[in-house]
Amino acid sequence: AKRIKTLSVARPIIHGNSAKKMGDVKPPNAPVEHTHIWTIFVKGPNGEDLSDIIKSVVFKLHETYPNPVRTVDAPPFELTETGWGEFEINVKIHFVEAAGEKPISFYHHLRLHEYRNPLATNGATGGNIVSTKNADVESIFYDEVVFNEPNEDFFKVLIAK
Ligand code: SLL
Repeated sequence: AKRIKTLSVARPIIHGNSAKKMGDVKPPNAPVEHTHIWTIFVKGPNGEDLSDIIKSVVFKLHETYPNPVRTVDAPPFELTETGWGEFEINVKIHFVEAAGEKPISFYHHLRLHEYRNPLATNGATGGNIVSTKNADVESIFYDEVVFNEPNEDFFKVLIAK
């Protein structure tokens, strides 16, 4: 497809995880040593599902998990699991065919426990980190995907939003 030279289009995305300590109520198949239930997600800054640009998201979990490579090929691009430990999740985003773009890959540190970012002050922007009062934990990062010289069809998709 014909590419539009000298043009870049940036789309905001967020990636992050939420986590909750489980009480006595656990999913039926959760191993006894699992203490937390968590969800990792990729979405738009207002919760949009981004399926106009994303075909699938592959979450590669710690090798202690059975079938650690989890592919989510429909929105919402998120995965919920239980576990006991924090680890780095490899997140690989595959874009829709029309984009003609290579996948992008990055790591998200799964947070289960309340914590503070020593570098952040209140209201800090970029790679910000939030932990809430009710023992729920969230770690959310704002980012953007930049499409350089998008092809004409994909450009129409990008500006349609
Ligand atoms: C740690 N380096 O020691 C980390 C590893 C692994 C987390 C954390 C459950 C896996 C399962 C799970 O939470 N693994 O289903 O057995 O803290």
